[in-house]
Amino acid sequence: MTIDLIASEREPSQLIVASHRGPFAQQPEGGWRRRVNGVFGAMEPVMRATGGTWVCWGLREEGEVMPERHRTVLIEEEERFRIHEVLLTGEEAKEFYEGFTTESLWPILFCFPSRLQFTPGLWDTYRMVNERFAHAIARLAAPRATVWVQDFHLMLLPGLLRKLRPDLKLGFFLHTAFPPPDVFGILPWREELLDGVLGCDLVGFHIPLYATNFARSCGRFLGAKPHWRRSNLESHALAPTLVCDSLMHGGRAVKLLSLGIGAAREDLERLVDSPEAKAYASDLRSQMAVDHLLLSAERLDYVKGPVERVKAMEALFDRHPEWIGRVTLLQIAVPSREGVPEFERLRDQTHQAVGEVNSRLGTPTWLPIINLGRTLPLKELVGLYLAADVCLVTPLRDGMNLVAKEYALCREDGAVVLSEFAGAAFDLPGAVLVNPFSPEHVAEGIHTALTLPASERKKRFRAMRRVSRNRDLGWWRKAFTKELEEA
Ligand code: GDG
Repeated sequence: MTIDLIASEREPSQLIVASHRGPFAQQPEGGWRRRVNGVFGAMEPVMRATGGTWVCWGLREEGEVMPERHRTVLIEEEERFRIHEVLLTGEEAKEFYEGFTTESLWPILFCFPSRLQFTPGLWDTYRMVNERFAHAIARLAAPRATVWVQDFHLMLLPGLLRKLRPDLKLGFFLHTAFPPPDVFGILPWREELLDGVLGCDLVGFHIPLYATNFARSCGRFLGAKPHWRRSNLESHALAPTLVCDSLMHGGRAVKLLSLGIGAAREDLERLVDSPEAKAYASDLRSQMAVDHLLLSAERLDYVKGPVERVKAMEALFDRHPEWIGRVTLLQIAVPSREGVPEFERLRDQTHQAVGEVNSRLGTPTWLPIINLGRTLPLKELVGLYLAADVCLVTPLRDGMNLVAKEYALCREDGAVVLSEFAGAAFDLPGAVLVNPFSPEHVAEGIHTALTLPASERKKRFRAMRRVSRNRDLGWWRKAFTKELEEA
């Protein structure tokens, strides 16, 4: 797909999507590439389908005098949507992204308080960036336009916008998990953050547990009044007994919605049907002389548990030596937050763990784990989905996890070993659920997936595939926007 961005005059927009970054990055050699990330990957097809303006931040180039940049996105030379960038200096961007959102918000939202860091002054940058987004959107939005804010980088934005433009319809979707109040309450800015999100008419989460945790925090820290009802959900590590569909705050009702995001079915199916993806898969399988290929694909991030997964593979070979020489894990670790020391350490720890297992168990003709630390073109990733017998999705915690859904959507048969702490475990029936904190537990899950009788495996996979196809990205977008219209 050819992508181009051309400078254009700004025009009032009826639909605005705001996320901290845009979907495309300029390549040093010229041209544009897609950023690899669940949120941008999901919102770009949404914008292609709906049009409108995507507001994000961009880097202010040397000598650039305008505070914002407005462009039209051409895909295959056709105008699809607009991108409006709020320009930040390198220092502001670093404080906002690598600083506050990465070191303070990310670990709390995923329940890793021991990784939390506070650097003085960064909260002010976070607020300043949210304010700049609010002023930009207040100028761009047509009367009574809809604004759909994405994710935790912009939690203050809805509250700020409601003050500037009370006529707007405001929705927010959180792509991460949301922790219980005892963990969220660690943040010294908890009240302002929650109050900011409650500026919306509708707040969406992947699964009911996150909505419940959010409502409990709003009740505890803001005195908001959630309407609780019994959930009647089946017992599950991610199923709350009480759920909340709306709450009262500051004299207004705010609707809460649980709506698990789905995979970009049309784009994936086009690739699955392409001769290239099929040829890639069959070449790979004939070159890799193993009975079973396992696959994991993710951004390199401690929440995804890359080192824990390597330990689980080692436990598999120790507990079930019959798999030695017959099973290989291909682990794709897309670079993420490059330059942040904690993430660079994680990359080194992952390489070291893979090296130890490979040097202990590998042979001149077989490696237990192949680790690729780079981004593959999407058609190759789809080729890998087609080639892999089992997809390993074992994050320590994850908002949803699209890889599990993409794998299920691309194939007719296979197996998914899935962390019980990924939102996908709530959505996807048929996966082999495991506790990712326990290498032995994951190892047994992999063994189970590899030895499922064919009829049982097919039955499980059919259930998974049905959900992934029916509740795809288009379904998610339509369901969210319908709820927002009615809010
Ligand atoms: C957040 C939440 C939530 C992966 N490797 C390659 C590649 N990918 C693509 C996959 C998938 C996406 O990246 C990753 O999806 P995740 O769901 O793991 O997303 P996160 O980036 O963690 O983002 C997450 C998501 O938002 C959506 O709400 O599910 O819980 O953390 O689409 O296909 N794509 C390419 N090459 C790769 O090597 N091209």
